[in-house]
Amino acid sequence: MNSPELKIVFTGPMGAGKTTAINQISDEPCVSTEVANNDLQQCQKDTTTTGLDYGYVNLPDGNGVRLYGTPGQERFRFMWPIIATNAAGIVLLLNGDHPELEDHLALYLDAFTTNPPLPLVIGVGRLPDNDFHVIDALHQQLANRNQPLPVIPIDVRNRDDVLLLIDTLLGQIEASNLEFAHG
Ligand SMILES: Nc1nc2c(ncn2[C@@H]2O[C@H](COP(=O)(O)OP(=O)(O)OP(=O)(O)O)[C@@H](O)[C@H]2O)c(=O)[nH]1
Ligand SMILES: [Mg+2]
Repeated sequence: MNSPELKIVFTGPMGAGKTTAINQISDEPCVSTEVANNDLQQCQKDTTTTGLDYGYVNLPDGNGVRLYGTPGQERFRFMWPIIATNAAGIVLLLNGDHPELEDHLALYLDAFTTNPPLPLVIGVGRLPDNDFHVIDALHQQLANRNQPLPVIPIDVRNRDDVLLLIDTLLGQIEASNLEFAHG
């Protein structure tokens, strides 16, 4: 019998690359709700997501994963819990060069941490050259929150990087299922 399809949600601030990441790995044409970006102060790019992103990827093991992306603009925050309903795990994408990186991490972890916690991996893009400082600082912030989650430097424009995030998250999902089954 085939395993049920998993739902994975990509979230994170504007311009972190949720739409790009889903488009990189989806095997089907993505559902897109892009409009012209009028908030160039937040992020210099042409379009922004106003509803959600949707894509679908077939994994080598034969399982399929439904990929959802949240809108990044804070005014669409009401969409986050709607999109996250029944998710098996979360990919949190962050902009490594953003001055409010720490606030972004706290904001999204506060919003997406459930009890029991959902598997969650963090992908950090746009890293400056001394990226290890940025990653170290995030690890420290996570340790202070008692949430030792995986933090992976990535470029969302690179399909293999996005697949690495998915693989890492699937490993976490599997581990948490085993823990649930065996206590
Ligand atoms: N120059 C550069 N561009 C990047 C890098 N990583 C991502 N991008 C670009 O950043 C943009 C990300 O845009 P989106 O994928 O629309 O981001 P999003 O998270 O969906 O944004 P919202 O829907 O507005 O919340 C794309 O144009 C990417 O090509 C990077 O490391 N360097
Ligand atoms: Mg988007």
